[in-house]
Amino acid sequence: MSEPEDGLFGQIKDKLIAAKQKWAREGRLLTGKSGAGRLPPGQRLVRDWPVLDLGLQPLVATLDAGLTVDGLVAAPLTLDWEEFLALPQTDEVSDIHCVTAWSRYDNHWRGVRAQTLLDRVRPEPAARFVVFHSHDGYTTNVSLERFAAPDVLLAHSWEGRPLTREHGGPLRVVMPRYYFWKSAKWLKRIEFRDQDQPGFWEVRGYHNVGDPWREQRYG
Ligand SMILES: Nc1nc2c(c(=O)[nH]1)N[C@H]1C(S)=C(S)[C@@H](COP(=O)(O)O)O[C@H]1N2
Ligand SMILES: [Mo]
Repeated sequence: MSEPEDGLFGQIKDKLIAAKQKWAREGRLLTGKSGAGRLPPGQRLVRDWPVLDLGLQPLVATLDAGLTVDGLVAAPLTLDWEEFLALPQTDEVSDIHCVTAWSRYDNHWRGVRAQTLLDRVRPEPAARFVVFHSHDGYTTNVSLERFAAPDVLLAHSWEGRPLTREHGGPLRVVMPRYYFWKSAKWLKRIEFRDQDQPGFWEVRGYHNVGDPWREQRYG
């Protein structure tokens, strides 16, 4: 599904990655504060919705979309798009906090709760970590406990419309309590593991947990 990674795209991507790694090394944007309010420390509110990714936006038709859930689960699952939409659907309103310091309030998402999926696949007792795999090759990791929170959604719609390609459509993760890099766009697979496996940004200097209120940008 992804586009060729060579040529100009490859160079753009390398530049973006290098710039963000530099931020991590320099501790850019860190305020050293922690906070309990709605706006986490060091963040500024935006009204638009910026696009951030590796510079490659895979075009995934819903016909080809679907979701595989595997690893340490009693009942691994591969759903095509229709089967995914046949799962119980939920509406959630949540805030976005990106590590590049913008936050956006009151995003209306529609999709399937992580909890709904967990009920279907039944993680084994040894499963303690989750890795999201995306169509652009991106990965990010969270603990099973954090994935199982009631506000975690596998979202296909935003503000009543299908998620656009640039924002991760057809399907993305929404983990509102963490910096937005944990919310994988163009999701294709959820893997359950007994050991943690740091993802794309986590191995490049970004925090393993990424709690905005504790300003866990890097680490
Ligand atoms: N598949 C994939 N998911 C991704 C990324 C990516 O490069 N690829 N970037 C992450 C980062 S760093 C951020 S801030 C958000 C941005 O989401 P947005 O473009 O919808 O604002 O997506 C996250 N999910
Ligand atoms: Mo980000």
